[in-house]
Amino acid sequence: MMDKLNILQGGYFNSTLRTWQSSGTEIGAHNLMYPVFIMENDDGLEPIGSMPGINRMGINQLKIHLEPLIKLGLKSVLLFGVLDKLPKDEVGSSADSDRNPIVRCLPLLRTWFPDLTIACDVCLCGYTSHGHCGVLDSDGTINNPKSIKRIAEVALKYAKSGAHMLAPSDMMDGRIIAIKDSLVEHGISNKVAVLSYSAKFASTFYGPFRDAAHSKPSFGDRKRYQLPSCSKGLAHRATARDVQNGADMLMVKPGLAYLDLVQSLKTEFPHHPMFVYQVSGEYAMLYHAAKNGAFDLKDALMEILCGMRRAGGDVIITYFTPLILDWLSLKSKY
Ligand code: PB1
Repeated sequence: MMDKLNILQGGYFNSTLRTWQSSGTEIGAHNLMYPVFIMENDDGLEPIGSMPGINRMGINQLKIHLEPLIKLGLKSVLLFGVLDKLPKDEVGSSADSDRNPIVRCLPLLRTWFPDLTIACDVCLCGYTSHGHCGVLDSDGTINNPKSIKRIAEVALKYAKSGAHMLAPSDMMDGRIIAIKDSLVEHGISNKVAVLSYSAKFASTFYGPFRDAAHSKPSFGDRKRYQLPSCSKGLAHRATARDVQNGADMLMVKPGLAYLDLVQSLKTEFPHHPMFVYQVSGEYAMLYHAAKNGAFDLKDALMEILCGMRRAGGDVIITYFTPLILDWLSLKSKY
């Protein structure tokens, strides 16, 4: 007689049993954050070659794009500004200009979509002439004090313009406490959350984004301030520092190649919501593989999202959000 412990298939022979075996990996609208690219021309709509199906949008086009997604249950967006006329300079002055598309769209989005949680990426790379995420010294290296001062200024501007959440992707040492100190100093620390890109790696998978946001470094790379892609200890030390400095929520970025760190960081910091960023290269990889018949996009994407949730991800930042909301809506109908 077979040992009863070896008989497993009686526990998952139908979809309900399989769902019960998969608890904690559910995907709902509240587990998704939708990154969007906002351009200066309010009526602009520009397809992004490196990210098929994704557009840079002006504010008016963004409203049209978001309305049906809100009806499908969209809960949050992550805003990225893209310049085409405003100047880029050494310190990224246009990042917090009153003419910046993010600064202009925040009050409108708050009015149009009062229940939408609006996060803003905070960085300088899309606004600096050199394309790096901080302010540089004359030798081309990062000036940390000037960088975190600038990042805190930009964060404050977005907070005052209506952002619910600030997401500094610059990776400068000390930027979280600089932002939190500024929010406290201006009496709004209870009105804005800080989502730290706490474990963000120097990844190959950002290429399509840099095309989308016109944010490629003009020289060198970001390996001096984004974490080494094969490191682990630094991810834990950077995350512990950001927790200590007041980050409300944490992130691992990119996602798929770093799920081990999602798990180990969620284990070490169980009380902080953990975001996983499915970055542009992961989007493009899945899109093109499915388009070329390697697998069904929905099956592959849902399997990956399930893995991200199983590893400990509470919220997944993904460009596939509209597609997923569509699928969730259809699923709820049957
Ligand atoms: O989807 C993506 O690839 C995201 C890229 C990410 C946006 N936060 C950055 C990575 C990079 O270009 O180095 C931008 C850094 N501020």
